[in-house]
Amino acid sequence: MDTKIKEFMDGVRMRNPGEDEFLQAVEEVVETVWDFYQENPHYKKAKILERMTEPERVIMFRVPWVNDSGEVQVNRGYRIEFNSALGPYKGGLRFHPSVTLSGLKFLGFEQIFKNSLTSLPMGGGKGGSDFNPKGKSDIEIMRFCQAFMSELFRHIGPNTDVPAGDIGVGGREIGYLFGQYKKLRNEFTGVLTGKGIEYGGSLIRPEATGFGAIYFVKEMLAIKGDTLEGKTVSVSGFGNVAWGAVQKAVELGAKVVTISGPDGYVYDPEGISGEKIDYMLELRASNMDVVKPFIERFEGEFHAGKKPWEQKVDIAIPCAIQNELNEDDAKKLIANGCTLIAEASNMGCTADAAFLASEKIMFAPGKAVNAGGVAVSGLEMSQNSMRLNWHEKEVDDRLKQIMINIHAACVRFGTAPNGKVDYIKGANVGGFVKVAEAMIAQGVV
Ligand code: 2IT
Repeated sequence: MDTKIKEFMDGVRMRNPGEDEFLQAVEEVVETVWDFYQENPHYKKAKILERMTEPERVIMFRVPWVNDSGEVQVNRGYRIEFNSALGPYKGGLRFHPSVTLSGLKFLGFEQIFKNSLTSLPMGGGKGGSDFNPKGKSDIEIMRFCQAFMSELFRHIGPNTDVPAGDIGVGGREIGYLFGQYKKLRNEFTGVLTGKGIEYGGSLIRPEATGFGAIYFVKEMLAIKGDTLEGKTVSVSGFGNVAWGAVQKAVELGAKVVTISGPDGYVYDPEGISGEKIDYMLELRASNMDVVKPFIERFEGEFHAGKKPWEQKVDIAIPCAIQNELNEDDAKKLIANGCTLIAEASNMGCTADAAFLASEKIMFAPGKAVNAGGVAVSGLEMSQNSMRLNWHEKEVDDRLKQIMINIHAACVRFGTAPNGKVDYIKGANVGGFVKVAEAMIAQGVV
């Protein structure tokens, strides 16, 4: 590593001790934008990278609530308001026992560049809690959401900070959070996205992350003159992102042979389609966080405690959580003939796996591949501002065009002299430029 980059990273490491995931995300961006940064002395003079790696504001709060047995529970809530150069802070809320400050800082940092790539006016933010929805009753989920919003409401607003869903936060949770915000503020506004269609949500928002990921993969294949038709695809996860990705991949002629959960993975050689895709929603709604019931209902093999990356496929799409595909997994996939890995989860690959995949096959990072989710959140904000609802086709067409544009930005900023596209560099530089210019224009704030 360049000694100047190392010096910069040493500073970040010293200010953020032990925050491994945040440091991993920062290092990837800094390494890829460094040359560009050096070529533009006005960025350096304005200390853009130093400022970008420091959140504008971090909010941490106690979330006390009472479970169904009458016992008091205490969780921790967070909102990282990372960067507002391009618009109100925008990004999801994650409810998962693994949630830490470091994890949310990495997600908030990634969100800045992702949101910039969408070309919509959104800054970067992220939040959540270490609350574990697994096994909780619907009433417990509601009580927790109300307790969480009882503090968060004073920090957010439709022109300030607009949260949405992420792992553990779907339509049901957004509904409870919205209800509590409305009660406390006495205001019906577009303060959250991913809302139900009856009260200001957008068509295609639930599908958007997965659909967008497949539109992006379609563009990646197109530059090689290839398509999804007849391709075998491995997907991890079984939640909202996996659900959308499987649907669209199947629609475009691919065969998806895996989904996974914390308990292991399902291998379905016939391909997951039709009612099997609908069943993923039932699995998610059951709050049990397992995929094994899939093979009890349909055919297929269940591999307990394993990850899907050991199967022979053409394309792998991690859709679950960060660092879910490591270097050994990438080696296995490549040895089995896989030619494309696209992260639909945020930072789905470890740094080693992403590096290896970029060198040997086609690889694209989460902040480009999964930007369709937040893009349609941006479109939900537009519709809320206009007090209008667009038809499904209008939203889907806009989503498609946004994904095509993001792919074009990756090609523009990431094409090496030998013609190969470095999607990590392309996405990072493409996302960085607009934020840097906006920050300079707005002065030292
Ligand atoms: O990681 C992500 O981009 C999201 N969880 C969606 C964020 C949003 O505001 O829709």
